[in-house]
Amino acid sequence: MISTETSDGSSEEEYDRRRRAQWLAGEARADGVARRDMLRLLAAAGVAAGAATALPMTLGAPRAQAAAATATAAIVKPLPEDRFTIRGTNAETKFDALAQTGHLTPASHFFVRNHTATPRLDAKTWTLRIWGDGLRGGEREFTLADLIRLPSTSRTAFVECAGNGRSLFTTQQGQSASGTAWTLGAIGNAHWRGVRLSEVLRRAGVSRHAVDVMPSGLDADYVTDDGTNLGRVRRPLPLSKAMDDVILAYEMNGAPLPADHGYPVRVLVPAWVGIASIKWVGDIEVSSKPLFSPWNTQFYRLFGETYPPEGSAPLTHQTLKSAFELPWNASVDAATTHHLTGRSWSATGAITRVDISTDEGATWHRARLKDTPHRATWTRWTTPWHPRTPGPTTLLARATDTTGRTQPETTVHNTQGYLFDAVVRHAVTVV
Ligand SMILES: Nc1nc2c(c(=O)[nH]1)N[C@H]1C(S)=C(S)[C@@H](COP(=O)(O)O)O[C@H]1N2
Ligand SMILES: [Mo]
Repeated sequence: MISTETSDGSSEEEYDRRRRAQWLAGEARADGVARRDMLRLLAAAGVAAGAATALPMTLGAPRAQAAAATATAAIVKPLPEDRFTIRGTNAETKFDALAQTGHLTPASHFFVRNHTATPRLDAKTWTLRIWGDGLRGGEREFTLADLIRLPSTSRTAFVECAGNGRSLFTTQQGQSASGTAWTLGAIGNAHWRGVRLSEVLRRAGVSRHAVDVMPSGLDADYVTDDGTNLGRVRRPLPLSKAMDDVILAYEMNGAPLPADHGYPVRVLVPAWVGIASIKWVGDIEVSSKPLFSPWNTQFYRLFGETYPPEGSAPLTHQTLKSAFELPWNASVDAATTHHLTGRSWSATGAITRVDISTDEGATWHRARLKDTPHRATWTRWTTPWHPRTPGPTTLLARATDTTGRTQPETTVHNTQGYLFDAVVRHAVTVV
């Protein structure tokens, strides 16, 4: 039944190639995906030009007016200035505000990424519809009470936007990148409880022909800045991943999910790009044909000079990063000992060491790790610093994980600024 393996990027590439070939043969669906995006993907398969006229037509979704919403209208919870930076319909956590929090990020401090706005849903009438030709029987509906009655599972994991750190492509590497100009605060780490997606799919009667699973959000259709309606926020997951460690979460840090984080139920795909963790999930299509959506074609692939024209395979795992719990351009007193704190995290392994430099990279020393490191969650660290010379300087933190990977000096550019993993040059002034 499980025919694909996606625990690493290369097999996702193979799977993606197969998806594209099937689309060409009329055996895959791409509702709401722009025709030019499909053509670009197919050009990579080397067959698009001749086949173009025979391609199954994708109906472009009707154009609509892009809503100029801002976070104050799009987000329900309070967004105090000392904790959040507003970026359009999104709120970025200030990393220095995390110093007041423990290993888990309280909802009061957790970043919010909303394509449109938080919908107000009623858990009493909410249902999850599982449908599609990848089921043995007909569609099935689950109420929240149904899900809560099933065996539960829980896990600590971060949710991090693929574009976290995007602005550093510009400030540190002099490159442009489209999308929300996050610094490093598009991440939060929580304890999630829910039911395994595999459990629900089995009960819904997933067939041996199923290949893709596509959860879709109950928030409004997403309309791009140029007025194109891309439909509901949704992104296909290969069945192999859906049957692995994905959770339908109804609790965050021991309480019902807050409205902004997906109430009453969100998908939680540990360690993967945040977009995989669909909030306010209302239905899940189980398909015997590969699926495409704008979120695995025009977004969430790597495009740019060093990538093929159709982009990389769809992004899966997040990467490796570190951040100081200090404001940007913080003033620090000279001639006293500071206990610098920060966090490092990796999607593919546990953090094994974090090296700190307070002299712009000339010398490095190891920070003390304050948590037992695990994959897909962060590890807090601390290091003493006794600055002597007043003036501007730069702090560096460089993490290494159990796969042997260390944060590089620069990140290879991609036009949408995903997966920044380079060592961040954190500016401070010693006064
Ligand atoms: N329905 C829906 N799900 C969504 C989104 C959205 O706008 N709508 N944004 C995605 C993105 S891009 C990210 S990074 C995460 C953010 O989760 P959070 O807002 O709980 O921090 O949710 C994902 N799930
Ligand atoms: Mo995201």
